[in-house]
Amino acid sequence: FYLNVIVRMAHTGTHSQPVRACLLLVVVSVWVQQVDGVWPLPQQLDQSADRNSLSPQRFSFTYGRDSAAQTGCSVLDAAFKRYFSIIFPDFTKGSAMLTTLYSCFVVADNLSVSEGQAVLRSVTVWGALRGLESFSQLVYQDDYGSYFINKTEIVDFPRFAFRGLLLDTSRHYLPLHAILKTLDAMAYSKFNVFHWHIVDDPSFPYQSRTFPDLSNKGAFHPFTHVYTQSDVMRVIEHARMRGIRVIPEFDSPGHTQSWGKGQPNLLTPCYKGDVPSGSFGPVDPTVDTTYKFMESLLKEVKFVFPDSYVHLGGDEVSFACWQSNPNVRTFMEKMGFGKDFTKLESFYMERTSIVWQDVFDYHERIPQDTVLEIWKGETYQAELSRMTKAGHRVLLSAPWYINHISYGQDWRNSYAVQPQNFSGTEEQKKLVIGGEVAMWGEYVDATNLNPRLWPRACAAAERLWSDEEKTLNADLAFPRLEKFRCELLRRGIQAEPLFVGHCKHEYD
Ligand code: CP6
Repeated sequence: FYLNVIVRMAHTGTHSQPVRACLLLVVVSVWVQQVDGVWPLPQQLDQSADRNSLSPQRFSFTYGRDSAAQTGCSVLDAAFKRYFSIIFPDFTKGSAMLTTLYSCFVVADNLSVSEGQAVLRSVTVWGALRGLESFSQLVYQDDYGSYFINKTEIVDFPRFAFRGLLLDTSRHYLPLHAILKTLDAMAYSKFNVFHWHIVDDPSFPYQSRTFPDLSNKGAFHPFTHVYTQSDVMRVIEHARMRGIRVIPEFDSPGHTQSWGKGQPNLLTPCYKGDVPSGSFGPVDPTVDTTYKFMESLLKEVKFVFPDSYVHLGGDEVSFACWQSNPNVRTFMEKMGFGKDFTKLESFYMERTSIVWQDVFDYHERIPQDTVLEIWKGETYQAELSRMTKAGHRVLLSAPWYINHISYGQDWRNSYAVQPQNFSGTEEQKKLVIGGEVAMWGEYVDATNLNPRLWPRACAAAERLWSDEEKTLNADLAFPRLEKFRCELLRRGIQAEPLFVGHCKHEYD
C-alpha cells in the first residue's frame, strides 16, 4: 500500500506567509468497515464500507513523479516519518530500518484510483501536511491488531486561514516539552498559528540578547524558568515542520510589571499626591528612552521570530497611574490630548501588527493593516461589525477563552460559535480571517495544560476549519469528537473525557 503525495508547488514563499487554503484530495482506493471520523470534518468526505488491509511492512509514503516536492523536502520527509509512527505505533519501536526505507520509494504518479494505492494531491506542502493528518485518522485497527482503511475520497481546505491557539507562559512557566507537545496536538486538530503570550506582569521568561536583564531579573528564575534563544528556535522549527506559525506577543504598555525589574525607568512611577508612591504603572509613553528601548527590543523580536506578525498587546491599560504622574499630565497638555488617556495609548501603539481590541475601542487612527483581536466576551458580534466596517481584518477569541472551565460539556459552547454571524456585508464577513483559542495561565501550568486544552480546543478547531452548514449539530459531532479524543490519548496527549465511556488505548 502506498500513499502517493503530489504537491504542485514546493515553495510558497517563506513559511511566515499565512498557511493558505490548499485544495487537497485524498483518494484511498481500498476496502471495508468502520466509517466516519476525521476531526475537524473535511469539506467533502465520501467513505464507503469497502476496506482493505494495510501492512506496516509494506506500507510506504512516496512522492509522485510529477510532484514539485521530492525527497529532500524536509517538511514532508519528516512528516512521513512522524505519520508512519502515528499510523503504526506498534511497528516503530526498534525498527529504524523500516523508517529509513519507506520514503525512498517512488511509484509512478497516478491520479486514478487503483487497488492498494492512495493519492494525496495538494497545492502546497502545508496542505499536504493536513492531508497526511486526515489520512492518519482514517486508518484503524481491528480487535486482532490488523490495520485497515476504507475506500475514501476527501476534498478539503480550511474555512479560515488563521486558526490560532494562545499559550500564556508568564503566569506560569511552561517547560519546552509542554510547548512542543502542544504543537503536536495542534497539528492533529489542524491549528496553524501558535500565539505565544510569552511575557506579562508576573514574569519575563524570554531571554533577550539585547536586554538580558529583562529575564535575569524579571523571570521567575533566571536559568530554569527562561526561554533561551535556542529554546525559541526549537519551538519555531518544531512548529514550522507541522505547518504552524509562531506569533510572539510582547504585550505593552500594560501588563509589563515584570519588564520594570530589568529595565529601570521604563515604567511610569505612580504618585500619591505630590510624591512617587513607590509603585509603577504601564510603560511610560512620555519619554524618548521608552521608544528607543521598544525599538531595539522589537527589532530583536522581529529578527528572532521570522513570522510577518508580532502581537503587540495593548489591552487593559490602567490609566490611573498615568493620571497620577505630573510628568505624564504635562506631556498630555503639550500633545493636546486633554484628559483623554486613550489618545496617549494610541500615540504609543502606533505599529502595524496584531493588537487586542482595546486599541481599536479607544482611538481613531490605527493603520488599516493592523489586525484586531476581539477578547471581550459580551459584545463580540457588535465589535465584529464595527471593526470590519472600519475595514480591519479581525480575529475572534472572545468566545474561545477555554481557560474558563465549568461542569459539563462546555465544548458545545465553543462549537456553537458562528464567527461570521454578525450584521455586515459579505465584504465585511471576509475580513474575519479566523480565530484563536486562548489558554490564559493564571490557573494552568504543565500539570493541567493538556487536559484543559484537549479535547475542548478541538471544538474551535472544527469551527475554524470545517463547513458551517455541515457542522451545525453538536450531537452529530459528539461521537466523532469522542473518537478523536481517544485518538489523542493513543498519541500520548492527555485529553480529558467528554462524558461517560472508555477508550481502547486509554492507558498508553
Ligand atoms: N492577560 C492579558 C490576561 C487577559 C488579557 N490580557 C485576560 C483578561 C480577561 C480574561 C482572560 C484573559 N489574563 N495580558 C486580555 C486580552 Cl476573562
